[in-house]
Amino acid sequence: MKLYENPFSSAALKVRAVIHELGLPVTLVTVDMAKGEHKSPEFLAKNPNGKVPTLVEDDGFCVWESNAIMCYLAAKKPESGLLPADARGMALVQQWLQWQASTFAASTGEVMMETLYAKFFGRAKDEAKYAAGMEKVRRDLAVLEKTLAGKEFLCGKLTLADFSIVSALVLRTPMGVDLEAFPNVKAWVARMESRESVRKSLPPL
Ligand SMILES: N[C@@H](CCC(=O)N[C@@H](CS)C(=O)NCC(=O)O)C(=O)O
Repeated sequence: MKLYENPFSSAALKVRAVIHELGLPVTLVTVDMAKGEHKSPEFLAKNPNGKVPTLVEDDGFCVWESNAIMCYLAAKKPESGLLPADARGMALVQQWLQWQASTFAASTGEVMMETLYAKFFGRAKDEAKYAAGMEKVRRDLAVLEKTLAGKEFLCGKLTLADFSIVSALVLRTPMGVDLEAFPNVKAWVARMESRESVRKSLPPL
């Protein structure tokens, strides 16, 4: 099994962390995005979106979208509990995975665009867009703060939801995201970042 990914992709980070957490034999293949490898015909045959991460099984089965890849991997080890099988447990994990994809990826993405990516593309930060993005990030952090009151993990026990959502916060310092006003989130991020699986997945900054 191979994961086509990039060390700086937050979508790939969460999948790498779950691979380490589950101890699965997956070969990591770095896609050189600066060279446009993700838009090559070979790569587009695996994922027509031309995006990382993309998982490819030895028999050619492909799956893309980081949250779907994580579910596929966790289903291989149901005893891990990362993707509960009972209806309510499964629904709550899906709730957070979909919130991540529809809401938190968008707000944190706006802030990343005006900080890390603006720098990467050699353009100035658009302060108005940055402020608008930060307002949405703070709105989302307030949701996480409330949820994490009295809880170690988003769904009570460690699940895919935690890996999916924390991945957007590992670059919070260069993004200028301050967690001081969100003590439950701050403690949860520290808890997640103390896991070997997450530490081994951090970008080489
Ligand atoms: N929703 C997708 C997002 C994947 C994504 O946007 N990946 C970025 C890297 S973080 C990418 O490959 N961008 C290249 C492009 O959009 O051309 C997921 O969670 O897998």
